[in-house]
Amino acid sequence: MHGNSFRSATGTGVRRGVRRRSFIAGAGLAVGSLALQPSSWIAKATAATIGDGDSVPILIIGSGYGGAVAALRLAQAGKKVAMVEMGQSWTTTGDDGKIFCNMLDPDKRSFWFRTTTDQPVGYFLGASANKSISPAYAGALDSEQFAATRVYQGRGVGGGSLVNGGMAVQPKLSYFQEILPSVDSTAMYATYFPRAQSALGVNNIDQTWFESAECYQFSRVSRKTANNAGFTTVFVPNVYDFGYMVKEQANTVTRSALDAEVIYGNNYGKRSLDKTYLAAASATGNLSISALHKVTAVAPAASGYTVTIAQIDTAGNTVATKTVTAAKVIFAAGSVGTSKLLVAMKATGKLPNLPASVGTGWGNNGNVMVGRAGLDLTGALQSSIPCMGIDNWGNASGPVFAEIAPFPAGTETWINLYLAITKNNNRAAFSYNTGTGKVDLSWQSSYTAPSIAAAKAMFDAINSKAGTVYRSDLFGTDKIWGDDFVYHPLGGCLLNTTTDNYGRLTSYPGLYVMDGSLIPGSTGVNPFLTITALAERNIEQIIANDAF
Ligand code: FAE
Repeated sequence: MHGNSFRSATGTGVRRGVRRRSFIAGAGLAVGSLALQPSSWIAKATAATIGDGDSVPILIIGSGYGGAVAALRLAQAGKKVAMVEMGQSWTTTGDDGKIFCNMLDPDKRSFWFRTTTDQPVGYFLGASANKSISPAYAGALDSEQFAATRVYQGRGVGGGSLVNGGMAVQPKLSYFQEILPSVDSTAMYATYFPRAQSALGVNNIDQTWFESAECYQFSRVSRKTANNAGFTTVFVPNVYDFGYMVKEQANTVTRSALDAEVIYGNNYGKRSLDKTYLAAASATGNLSISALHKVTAVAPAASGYTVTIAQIDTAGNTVATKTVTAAKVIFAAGSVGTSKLLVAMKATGKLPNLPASVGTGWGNNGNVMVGRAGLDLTGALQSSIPCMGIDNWGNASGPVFAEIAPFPAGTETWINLYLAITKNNNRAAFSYNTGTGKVDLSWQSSYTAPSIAAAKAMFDAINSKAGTVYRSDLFGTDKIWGDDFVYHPLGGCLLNTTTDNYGRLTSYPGLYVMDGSLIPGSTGVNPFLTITALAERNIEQIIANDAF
């Protein structure tokens, strides 16, 4: 995703040879701008690390979008909130003076307990582009392998916001109504999407600047070939501070998006949740965050719930096992994390009365990635933050919204890369495996066929008009489609099916779900804005009506 040339331009050193091959494809990248945000809230949270035997009124599991929204609104309502997050609090700099590593030179900070990277675009010219990152460490990006797919997720205080591309896209109204018919869409579009956009710090690129910015040559080239083939392109809002990016391009600030930073975190420019929702929640004095704390069990107690938590160190050793009592528990561990926990709790008899539907309705948002071998220069300097998409969602025979993704290799590659979001109706379920004690996911390789068909129809037309071909060396040897991984896991604990219409697990009063697991497998666009807005809607209702 990045190249080296801009590194030399910033005076941070030129990397050559094999490192040029160690880039990753990032689709859905993001940056953070609030570099000067005080980190005192994290210090405060650390001082209040949850202890064995503690009793808390509200425990939130996970610090991604759903958890951060719940934390802020509850804290603002004067409630004391304890949040536990299995990943680390990313506040400490490494030997290089930076908190996060970039995609060109990944080290142990990149991946969640791996000794070799597992890059989304894992090949180049048919050879593996992955590299050794020993020792295994509590890194920022998890690549969680299931039988027929692997799911990328952020690990750390801020969840997916740490690693994602920051694209904050509102779904089309008609599609939102189709996927979540029980939700009042008028209220969502009038109140909760704007509330989420405001709190997330969503901003738009200066379109005049875009037209001449060196770092977006790749987007302009993909726009041209899409438009020539009759497809519409749209600018996409983002939580990366585009004002900061303008300065990066001008070389007046330290580069982040322009230094191949994204899927392993951004050191600057990105308004990740630790800079927005969680910072605001902490500022109330009502939130404590315990990082490197993983919830392993939840079961009813005499009053409320008993929550079992494993505290780990950054090497993965369990340093403490804690049992906590919570009057209310909010599951916000993400589509995979929440589904795995609930399915395991039902199967092992800890929460036996959860509905049979728990774990079902999981989808990959129709994700499929693809690269074209273009004829136009895409640029050695590419912003890791996408700002444009090809919008062919109106094509009833195969809707596609394709993010124009960077390929910041630091050298010219002529590669046009895309993360296509398609309408794929296949759904999978999580199930507890009594043999292994783990939770499996029933997704099959063949399930991605409708996504490939829709994307192929669109990109075949683009290739045909442009006289170009697909790259077949980026996702394996002679493999065109990146169809075995997911950036947008959704579902597993569906709204108005497994929960009530606001995320309550009604068979267990005081248990709630507040994350991407509520959404039935698809949003038609990148999902975090929808997850955030839905959480805003649900927590407002819950605070107003439930006794906290
Ligand atoms: P999430 O953000 O995953 O937060 C869940 C948190 O819970 C994580 O921090 C976990 O570590 C933690 N957790 C899990 N289990 C436990 C446990 N047992 N105990 C304690 N903590 C636990 O969930 N979406 C967009 O809209 N735009 C983009 O540009 C975009 N780009 C992406 C790029 C990449 C590389 C990736 C991986 C994802 C991207 N996404 C993007 C997806 C987006 O980040 C994702 O939909 C949201 O982060 C999901 O939000 P949740 O709140 O559901």
